[in-house]
Amino acid sequence: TSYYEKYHSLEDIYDWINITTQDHPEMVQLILIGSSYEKQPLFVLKLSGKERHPKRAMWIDCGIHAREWISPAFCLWFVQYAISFYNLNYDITEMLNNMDIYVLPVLNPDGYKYTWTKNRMWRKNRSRQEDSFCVGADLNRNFDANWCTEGASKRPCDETYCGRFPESEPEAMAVANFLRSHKHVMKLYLSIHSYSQMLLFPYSCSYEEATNHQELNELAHEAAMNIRRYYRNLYKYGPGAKTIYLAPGGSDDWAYNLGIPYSFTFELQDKGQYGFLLPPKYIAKACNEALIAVKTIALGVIKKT
Ligand code: 0X9
Ligand code: ZN
Repeated sequence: TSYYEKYHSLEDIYDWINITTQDHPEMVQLILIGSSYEKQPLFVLKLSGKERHPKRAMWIDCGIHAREWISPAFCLWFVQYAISFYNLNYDITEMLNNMDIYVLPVLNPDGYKYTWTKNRMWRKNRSRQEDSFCVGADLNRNFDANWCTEGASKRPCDETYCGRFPESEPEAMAVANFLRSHKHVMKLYLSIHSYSQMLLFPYSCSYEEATNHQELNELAHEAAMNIRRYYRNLYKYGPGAKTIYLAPGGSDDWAYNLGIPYSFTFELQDKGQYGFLLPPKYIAKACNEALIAVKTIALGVIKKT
């Protein structure tokens, strides 16, 4: 089995980032967008094809929740696929010729490292609070979208602790700053999680309907149809609040409110048999079906914008 059909430690992923950018300078550019609470670098890979104007861009982040190992595995898979199949596969070529693709492979490096060394089921980052012995905030509750209302917790010991204030966590702030400074080109935001096989879109922070709900729903429907058709697997889709639960402070809702008109959270395999502990032999299928969903949505967005 290949490198991409295994899970990798944080150190290995940093090595991979270095090698991948060095080996493909014509397509990949390395951008440092900030650092984590424990001072790990937050690297974004910018993928681009041949220049074509006007430039648009899309964003994919992985590993916001530490224990969801299939998520960073997908970001690596995606980058490798883009590099290998540019000018060979129509969809990825079309994507790269029309959009710069920014990929953040590990949004929560401290938490990810902790799941490899101390506690496999860790979810949050590793920031410390002055007034509590408990560690970490849920980075997907730390964005400024109905921050810390119902569906998040003010208690530092809880799994969905929202942090001291919106963007109190350096990882969330780095992502928010980068997206703010690129908001005029950014047309599509994707955040990769696991598990439960769902394609979610705004809103999760309230039961309100997104202004372009119908478009978002159609894109998600098309993506789910392609997964079913090509991989015989079922993905649910819909607005987060109605499809799973109210969960304020998420990156997808925040990015959408910033003005990025197409925003999705993917929950990859499985449906609970292994949960976060998805065995490596399932990585290929999980990533391929997610890839077809990314392609479907990105090509749809290119057509619309
Ligand atoms: O609760 C979450 O943050 C995500 N589910 S997970 O099991 N991976 O933790 C869902 C996120 C959906 N989007 C927002 N809540 N904004
Ligand atoms: Zn998650």
